[in-house]
Amino acid sequence: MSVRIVATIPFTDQKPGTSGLRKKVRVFQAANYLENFVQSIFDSIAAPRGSTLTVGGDGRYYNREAIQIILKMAAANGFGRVLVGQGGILSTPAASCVIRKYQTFGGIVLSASHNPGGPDGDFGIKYNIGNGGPAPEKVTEAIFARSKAMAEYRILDAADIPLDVIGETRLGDMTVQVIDPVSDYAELMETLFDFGAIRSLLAGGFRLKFDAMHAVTGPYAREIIEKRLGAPAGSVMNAVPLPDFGNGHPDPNLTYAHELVEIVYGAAAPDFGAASDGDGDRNMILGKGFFVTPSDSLAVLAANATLAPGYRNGLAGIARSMPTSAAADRVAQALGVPCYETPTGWKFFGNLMDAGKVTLCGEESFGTGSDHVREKDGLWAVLFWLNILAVRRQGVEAIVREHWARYGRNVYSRHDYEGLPTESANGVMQHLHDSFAVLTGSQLGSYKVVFCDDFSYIDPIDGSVSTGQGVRIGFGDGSRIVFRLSGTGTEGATLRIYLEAYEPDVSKHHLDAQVALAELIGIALQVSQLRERTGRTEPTVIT
Ligand code: G16
Repeated sequence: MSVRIVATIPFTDQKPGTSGLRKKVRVFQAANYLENFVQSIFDSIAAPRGSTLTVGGDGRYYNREAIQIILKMAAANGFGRVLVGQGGILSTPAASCVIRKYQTFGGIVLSASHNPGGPDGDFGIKYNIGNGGPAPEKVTEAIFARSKAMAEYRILDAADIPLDVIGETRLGDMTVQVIDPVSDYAELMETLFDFGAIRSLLAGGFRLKFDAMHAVTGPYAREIIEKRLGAPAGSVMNAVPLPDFGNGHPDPNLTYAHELVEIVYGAAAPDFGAASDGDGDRNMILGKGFFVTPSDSLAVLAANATLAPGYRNGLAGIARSMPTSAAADRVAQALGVPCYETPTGWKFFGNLMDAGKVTLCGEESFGTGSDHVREKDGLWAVLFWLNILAVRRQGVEAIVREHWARYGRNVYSRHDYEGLPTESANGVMQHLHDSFAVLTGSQLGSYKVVFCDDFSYIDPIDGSVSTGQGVRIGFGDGSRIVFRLSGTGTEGATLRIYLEAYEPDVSKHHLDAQVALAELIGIALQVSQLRERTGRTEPTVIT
């Protein structure tokens, strides 16, 4: 087997977004596209010769082919060992778990997360560092810089490696170790949660439905929820991972997880419903006919954390992304622990967790997690909820309503306008920037604007600065509107409007969020000129 050095020319569009490089499958299939990016990663991280790497993906279309290329390139670039999930499968949180447990130098995770898959769908690749978390911006910037100067890559001329059988294969001077993708992760979950309590909850007739959306969490959920916790077979639906997610859109929200939503809002609804996304790091939590917003979910988990064995000693602190509601801040205040506000993107939580400053983190985009790994973790959130339900023996809705009664309700919604022409989306953002001076201090209906800015963040651990993280309009009563362009889309631009109002009055807690936020929604459309500039009258997705 010999190392081949292949001459190539750079691509100019390999800038990682919110979470790695995401493009259409066909873009990744173009000659040298994946290879250039992988070589850029290897050149930038400069792993010592003989290092170990973790590799796995969410099983989407092109996963297997990409893994074969990466293995051959890793062998040609001096790695000594690669741990790869059986069948090329590793959920994002499981990859993080494996990197940490076996102290590998880093990991390559293949996923476009919640984006659709299949030949016409999306593919993605991201690098995770040795703490198990997404590479911070200084690393992704170095990878991008390298990609712009890429002239050649190294690859071993070798036959494909069998990925379906657990065991070791030699690839040149490197060992490929195919591992069980589920067991390390499942063991970690058993250390964090009271499986005995959850087992007896389920044995007592509590019914749940978990929708794996034909994505990566199927095998994990079957092993943990059905096998180890004893939920009846069929509690996990859409459990078989498919390369095109069964033509679905594996994004666990009220729009795309409609099959589950119909079940939990229907007759004979189960007591608990949950879903995860393409790569297993997102989660949606539902009670009988009741949706828990991700922001509320983070706050409820934080307030009840000590009920789970892994968090018995309390929380060091909480972190949330800027657009996430301040519900968690209220819990942090009551607990007397700090709450950090970071830009969107899980990579911003890593330093805080490594420094021991936070235990729980969460984002409005259906991401919740803790310092057990360095990624958000869908199934972890589901198990955390089940642990709380097993101890409190109340329904999901009752727990959330009690929470609101104690802390007040941060009424919250996000309106997404997907697939906008990039120019008009940029025009909306520019118009908002140009309006800061006029808006500040103005009265808009019953709301007085107290500040307008574009969020920037100074990392408290390494001092790195991230600017341009979203336009915030803050009102006198603590309500907020945030405008932000998504960093994960692959077609045109997606503009997100995040709306939040604080409601301490219990008699108004029953209101539907869209009703309670109606005035703020009108203000958002008015100040952004969104309808005029994009021609869109309705959001694509409301969560
Ligand atoms: C990724 C990031 C998350 C982020 C989300 C939304 O999630 O890991 O931290 O909140 O994108 O990003 P955006 O609003 O820029 O689309 P995932 O689940 O896609 O990896």
